[in-house]
Parts: sequence; C-alpha cells; structure tokens
Amino acid sequence: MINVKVIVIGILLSIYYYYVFNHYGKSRTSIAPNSSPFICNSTLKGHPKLASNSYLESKLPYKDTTQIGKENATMVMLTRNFELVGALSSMRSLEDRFNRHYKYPWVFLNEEPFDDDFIEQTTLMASGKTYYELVPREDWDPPSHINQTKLEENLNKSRESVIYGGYKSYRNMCHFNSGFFYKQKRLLNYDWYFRVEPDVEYMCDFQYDPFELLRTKNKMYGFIITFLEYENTIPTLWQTVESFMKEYPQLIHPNNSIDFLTTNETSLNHFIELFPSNSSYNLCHFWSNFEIGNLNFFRSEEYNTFFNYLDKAGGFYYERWGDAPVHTIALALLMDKNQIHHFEDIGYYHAPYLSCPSSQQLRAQKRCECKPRLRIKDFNKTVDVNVFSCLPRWWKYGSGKTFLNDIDYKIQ
Ligand SMILES: Nc1nc2c(ncn2[C@@H]2O[C@H](COP(=O)(O)OP(=O)(O)O)[C@@H](O)[C@H]2O)c(=O)[nH]1
Ligand SMILES: [Mg+2]
Repeated sequence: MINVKVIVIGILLSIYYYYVFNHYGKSRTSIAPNSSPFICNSTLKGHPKLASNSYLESKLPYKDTTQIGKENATMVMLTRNFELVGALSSMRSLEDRFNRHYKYPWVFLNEEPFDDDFIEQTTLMASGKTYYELVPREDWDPPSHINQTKLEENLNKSRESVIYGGYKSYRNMCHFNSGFFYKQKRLLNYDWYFRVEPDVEYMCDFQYDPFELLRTKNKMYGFIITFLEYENTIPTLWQTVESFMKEYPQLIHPNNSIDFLTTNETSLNHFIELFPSNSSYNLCHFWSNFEIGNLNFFRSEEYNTFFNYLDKAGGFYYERWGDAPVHTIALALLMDKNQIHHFEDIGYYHAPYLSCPSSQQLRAQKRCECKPRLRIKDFNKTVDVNVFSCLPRWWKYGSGKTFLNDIDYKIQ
C-alpha cells in the first residue's frame, strides 16, 4: 500500500515539476529550442502579461536584430533625453518606410548620458541593434582657442536677431555636426551614415536600400531639400572660404559645383530677387537634417583641412555658422559634383518644409503621403520648386536632374 502511495506521489510530483519547468522555469534556466535565450514576450500566449504582477526577467521582448542590409552603414541621431517623443516618431517613420526590411543599426549620440527610458523605448522602436554613445566634452564644448567673453557677447547680441542666436548649445551642436560626429568612436566602424533628427517624417516607402544605391552608383552624399541660409548666421563664412580656396587651391576638386553656390540669376527663383548677400555666396545649402553620406569623405584629409581652417577662424562661436552651409560648401568645393545625389523619390518633412516626389504615379507606387502641413499656401506644396528653393539651381549647376529610370530603379 505504501509503495503504491509513494509511486502515485512520485508521478504527481514529476507531472508538477514537468509543468512548472516548462511553463515558468525556462526564463531562468533553460534555453529555447532555437538556442536563443528565453526572454519574456508579453504579447505571446502563455507568457506573463505586463498588466499582471508577474515577475519578469526582462522587460524587453526577444527580437532578432540581425542586420539584413548588406552595407556597412548605420542610422545616426544626435539628440537629448527630452526629445524622446520626437525621436520615436522619426524612428517609427523611418523603420516603417525603410529600415525594418534591412535592420541597419542606430547610433544615438548625446553629450549627456541617455536615461533608461530613452534607451528602452528607442531600443524597442528599432528593428536593428542600438548603441548609445556619450560625446566626450572635448568634442562638444568650444575649443580652447575660443575667447569665452567674445562668445558670450555674441550670444547676447544675437539673442533676438539671429535664429537660435542666443543658445550656446546650438553652436556646440553645429560645431559638433561640422567637425566631430564622424570622429566618434562608434562611427569609426562604419562607412555610411543616415542622419536622422527628432520630429521628422519620411513620406514614401523607400523600396530600395539608399546606401546600396549610393555605393553602386559611385555617389558619396545624398540630400533632399536645398534652400537659402539666413545670412546673419554666417556674416564672414564666405570670406573665410575664399581665403581657404586661395591657400589650398590643390584641394579644390576639378569637377566641383562652386557655381551652385555663387550664381544668382533670378530665373531659377521665379524671377524674385534673392535675399541680398554681402558676398558672392548665394546662401544655397543642402538641409543637413537629412543626410545619407559616406563617412570617409568627412574623415578625409581634405575635409578636415577645410573644417580646421573654419574652426580656427572662430565663426562657429563668434557667429552662428550652421553645419548645413559648412557641409554644403565643403561638398561643393572638394567633391566631384557627380558624386552628390538628390533623393527625389523619398519624400521628407522637417518643419516647416515638405518635399514629395512630383510624379503622381510614383507617389502612388511608393505609397507616399504628401498631406499639407500648414495653412500657409507655399508650405502646402513640395518645397522643390518653391521661390527660395535651390533645387533648380542644383539641376542647372550641380549634377543635373536625374530621373528614377536613369538609375535603374527597382520598384517592388
Ligand atoms: N545632444 C544634443 N543634441 C542637440 C542639442 N541641440 C540640438 N540637438 C540635436 O541636433 C539636431 C538639430 O537640432 P534642432 O533643434 O532640430 O535644430 P533645427 O533642425 O535647426 O531646428 C537635432 O537632432 C537635435 O536633437 C544639444 O544641446 N544636445
Ligand atoms: Mg531639426
């Protein structure tokens, strides 16, 4: 009788342990059949729900972040913790329109440590791997040759009259984006970057890998919007560029696009006088909040000679030089103009401008959503041929206008 009791208890215990082991024990001890560590995913049947008070080993559901895209490339976003909502919004748009099919990684840069909430939420939003990098103070703060009193004086003077003129942090940001982002340790691992900002939107499905397109077409840089800069942010930039050109004529590319920056005919701007400029720079620049580029260009001796020259002149701090005109001028001077690509088919919104492909058929095929953003007439349309757009000038003096079928476009 005792033996029967022992056997029954033994069987019951085995069933109990088998059940417990299979349903709860795995999260601590066992390995899932595909040999990935078991990680709770509260969206799956049989897993503890976040709404319950179940103990969770990990809050992050398991996902396969293995890169699919074949290029040595990464997304990069310089941002701050308080911009999380905008960062997630941009990520969601870019992931849905492009990256979830390729799973390129994301590198987040900040001169302050990212907090847990930022890390957790952006990791969940990304399809690929995510990296969070602290920008060293020496890459962020004004360099030692900058006179702090002169800087403070200019910040006070510019507070009202210059866009972002009163913010030292904005000057650090422009200085960093001009001469330091590509030197960050994590980015040294990559050839290509895709710059993303919080609160932007990509209007169409990409339907191809833009890194691959640039590489295979022998391009080094891609932009979408090109526009006029506010002159009072860069009073002495062009004269500094002119002295650079005199000192380093050997660095100027024989097939450069300097004419894109120095021509003024109003026929390209609806016959309206452009903003008066006190130099021969017409203020055209590529909007750098969207960039897909090759980091090796920025790491080149040519670019760094250019950047160091501008940095010594002090205008990043004694004026409010933006990284957009600095990148653009460098590209126009130092790069073969045929290596610069206008992405006419992606569609992009960064307040206040919207760019969308002009072809209706393309918009439909690429599922573009080009809804008006503001109630102001000119902001409702794509910016490309807006009065103050520089795109027609790029078509004339840059690499011309390319149509999608010229670049063997693959519609899926
Ligand atoms: N970490 C960090 N990022 C900044 C700072 N200021 C601006 N940014 C980032 O730099 C980019 C440009 O700034 P934004 O405010 O969008 O300027 P705008 O596009 O010129 O209006 C965005 O990605 C911002 O998140 C800063 O002080 N620290
Ligand atoms: Mg922005």
